[in-house]
Amino acid sequence: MISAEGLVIKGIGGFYYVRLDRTEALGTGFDIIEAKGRGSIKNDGIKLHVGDQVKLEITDELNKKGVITEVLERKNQFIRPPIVNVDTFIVTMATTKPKPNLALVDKFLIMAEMENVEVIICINKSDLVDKEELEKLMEIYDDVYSVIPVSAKTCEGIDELKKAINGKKVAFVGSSGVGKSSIINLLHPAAEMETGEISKKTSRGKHTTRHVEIFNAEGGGLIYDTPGFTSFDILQVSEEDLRLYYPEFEKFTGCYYDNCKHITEPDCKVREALKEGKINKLRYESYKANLEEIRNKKKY
Ligand SMILES: Nc1nc2c(ncn2[C@@H]2O[C@H](COP(=O)(O)OP(=O)(O)OP(=O)(O)O)[C@@H](O)[C@H]2O)c(=O)[nH]1
Ligand SMILES: [Mg+2]
Ligand SMILES: [Zn+2]
Repeated sequence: MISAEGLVIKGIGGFYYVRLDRTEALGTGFDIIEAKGRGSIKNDGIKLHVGDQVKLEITDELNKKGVITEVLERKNQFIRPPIVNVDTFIVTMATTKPKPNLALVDKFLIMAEMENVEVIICINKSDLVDKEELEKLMEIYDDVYSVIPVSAKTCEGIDELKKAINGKKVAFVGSSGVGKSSIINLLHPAAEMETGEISKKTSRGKHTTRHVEIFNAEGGGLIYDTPGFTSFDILQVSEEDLRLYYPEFEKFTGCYYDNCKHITEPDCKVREALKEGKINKLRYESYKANLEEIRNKKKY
C-alpha cells in the first residue's frame, strides 16, 4: 500500500478521480487514481468536492485504485456549483444565444463577493454582435470588475484570458450554453470537453456539462469547468445585506438611512448616482430584481 497526496479533479457517483502530486512511487508520469472516500471521512460529515486536496492510499497500483483517507483544509467552498479552493470566478455570459440574464450573472457575483473571491467577467460570443452592443454589455460591469470579451469561435480575446488566468485556480461559472466548455477547450486543447448546441427553439443551453472537472491551464494554474444552470436561489442573503455585494454602490455613502436599500428611501445617494449616470442602470435593475426575489421568497 502506497500513501500519496493529490487533487480531486472529478467526482461521479461516489468515485473521485485524484491526480497525484508526486508519482515517483508509481514510476509513471501524472497519474490519476480512482478512489472512494473512506468511511471515516463521511462520519466526520465531510463531503468530498472537486478541488479538494486529499491524502489517499493506493490499494491497487495496477488498476490505479485507492481510498481517500483525509481531506486537507479548504480555502473556500461553494455549494452551487459544488467546488472548493478557488482563487477566481470567471463569470461567463454570452452576448446573445442565450440572451444575458443579468440577475443571474449577479448571483454568481454575489457568491464570489461573499467568499472574497476575485472576479473576472468573460463576455463570450463577441462574434455575434457589433462593437457597440458589446461595449454596452461591458459597461455594465467594468466599473467594478475586469471584463474580458472573447469569442470561442474566432478566438478573439482568448490570449488576454490566458494571461488573466496566470497560474491561478479559476472556475468558469454561468448559464448553460454561454460557452464555458468551448472557451476551456481553447485554454487547454487537450481538454476536449463535450460542448453542446444551443436549442434552436428556446435559444437556451442544453446542459451539456454534467459534472465539475478540473483541467490544467496551458501556462500553469487550474481551470474548473462547471455545469451551467438557468436559475438558482440566492441563497442565504438577506434583503439588508444584498447591497453590500454590489461594490459600486458602496462608493456612494451618506444615504439618509444607514440601512438604506436604495429603493424608495428619501435622500438616497445611490439613486442620485444612478440619475447622474454614475451607476449602471442595468446593474441597478438587476439589483432590484434580486431584492424582489429575496422578498418574495421570504413570504413562503
Ligand atoms: N457563435 C459562437 N458560438 C459559440 C461560441 N462559444 C460557444 N459557442 C456555441 O455555443 C454552444 C454552447 O457551448 P458550450 O461550450 O457547450 O456551453 P457551456 O457554457 O459549456 O454549456 P453547459 O455545459 O450546458 O453549461 C455550442 O454550440 C458552441 O459551439 C462563440 O464564441 N461564438
Ligand atoms: Mg459546458
Ligand atoms: Zn440609498
